[in-house]
Amino acid sequence: MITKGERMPEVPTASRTVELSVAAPAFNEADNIAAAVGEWRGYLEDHPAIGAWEIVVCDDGSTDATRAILEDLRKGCPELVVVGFERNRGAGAAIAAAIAATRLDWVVLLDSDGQFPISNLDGFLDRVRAGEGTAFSGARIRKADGLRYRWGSALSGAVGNLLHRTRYRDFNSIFKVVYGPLFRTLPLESGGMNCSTEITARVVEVGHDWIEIPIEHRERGGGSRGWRFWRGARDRALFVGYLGYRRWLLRMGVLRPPALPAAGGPADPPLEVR
Ligand SMILES: Nc1nc2c(ncn2[C@@H]2O[C@H](COP(=O)(O)OP(=O)(O)O)[C@@H](O)[C@H]2O)c(=O)[nH]1
Ligand SMILES: [Mg+2]
Repeated sequence: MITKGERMPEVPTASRTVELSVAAPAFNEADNIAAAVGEWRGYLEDHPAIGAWEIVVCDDGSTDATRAILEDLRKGCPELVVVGFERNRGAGAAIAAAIAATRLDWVVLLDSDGQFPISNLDGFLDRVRAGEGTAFSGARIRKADGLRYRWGSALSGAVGNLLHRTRYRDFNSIFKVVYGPLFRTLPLESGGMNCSTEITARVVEVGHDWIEIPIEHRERGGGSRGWRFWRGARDRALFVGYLGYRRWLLRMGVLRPPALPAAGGPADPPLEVR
């Protein structure tokens, strides 16, 4: 097992305030984006435990007014950074681009459809400040999704746990707070709606543990989910199958475990995959 501290990054030490980047993907979220950014901004501005902050939204080639609304919001909020694609590339690409554009010590990843209240951070900040770990994940205790979505997520989460020998309550949650230097160097390759599953898996793969914290999950503010169940279920099954195959190839030594670059130094080879 790779022990903490042998690989980049070290567990950050305790700090008085947290410097926080919010990262979010947005695709055709004209109904929600202004309310979401407003809610995040109000929270970040007012919270005494938060120092410097920024909000990075990746517009995933929206065909509605999402981009225009974001550009408008930027005029009154220099801390808002808007990146994006000309054409829709899928949530995975948008999440990876949003994370890559962040600059601060810690990154909170969440959706821009209003399903994850930013006040969920209340449960995270003290533990982040105390230097308890590098990766914190929000476990949705009551998922505000339909039954088949909940079952699908529970099933793929159980397989994810089995493959990685973990016992996470919510393997597929996108609400994560991760140490920026770790998050920004994580190799991510999923294209569609599997990115949160992939992030959970990759962080374990590179030798870090998730600390799970219960969070509230609510209905979308407006608009509708942009993917269809059966197509999403097929893609999730294929992706989890790929994770299993990948785990096997890593164990067989056919694949090399990814080596994260040490902070400011060359990549350090990991000792053993777990
Ligand atoms: N469905 C979908 N969502 C995208 C895409 N690109 C970015 N997103 C964002 O990904 C997040 C999750 O999407 P959503 O449709 O609500 O799926 P959910 O994860 O099942 O709730 C939202 O913030 C979307 O705006 C895309 O191509 N399709
Ligand atoms: Mg959603």
